[in-house]
Amino acid sequence: MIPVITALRWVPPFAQGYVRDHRVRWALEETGRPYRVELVDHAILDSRDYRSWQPFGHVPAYRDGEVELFESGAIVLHIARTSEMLAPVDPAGFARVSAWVIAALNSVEPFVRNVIAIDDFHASEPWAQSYRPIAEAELRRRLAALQDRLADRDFLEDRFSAGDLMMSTVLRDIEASGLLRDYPAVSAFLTRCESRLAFQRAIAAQIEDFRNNAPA
Ligand SMILES: N[C@@H](CCC(=O)N[C@@H](CS)C(=O)NCC(=O)O)C(=O)O
Repeated sequence: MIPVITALRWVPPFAQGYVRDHRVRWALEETGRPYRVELVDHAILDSRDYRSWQPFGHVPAYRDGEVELFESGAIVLHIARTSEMLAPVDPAGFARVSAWVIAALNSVEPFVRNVIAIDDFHASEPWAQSYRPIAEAELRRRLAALQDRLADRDFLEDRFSAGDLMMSTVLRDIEASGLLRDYPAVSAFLTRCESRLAFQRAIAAQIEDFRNNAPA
């Protein structure tokens, strides 16, 4: 069975290219496998049927002949388990890749989201001015750790993997903030990941779906 993923039918331009089904499209593009996209409207996300597939009413959800899954991290790890393009097959190597996927989602993404939430959604609220420097300092500690890790290597381990895929999708969200300028190895890593053909194909596919479904 060709893998099926869910994606939103349309989002406003600022979010296009950033919706999290991109992570799964990218993983599948790296493996060279075909996949089918099931476009969903926001209204569907709350339906009982959809929630039995994705309990939080988010995209992406995923199914193939073997599993039915939600959470981009779990989906990408599942795909990685079946393709050497995304992770080594040996258990120790795969475990290291899993650690980086979880680090991206648990040790870095929450701090990225805090800064974005303030800048994009709460900038004018009274508490934002005092909390912004704290949120930025917390994020900078994570970026400094990544800078150390990447100072003398191209990828988080000794080759591109699902860990790099996930970490770079997290870091993309703060690309526009200018913060990465202080972390040249992290910035170069992001450019390296974004220059992969599979990354670009996945972005193009997501944007093409939005273009085809733009509201009249
Ligand atoms: N932790 C989830 C997050 C998924 C998520 O936040 N998806 C957003 C799009 S980026 C969504 O479906 N939003 C729809 C909504 O909240 O209405 C994952 O990584 O899969």
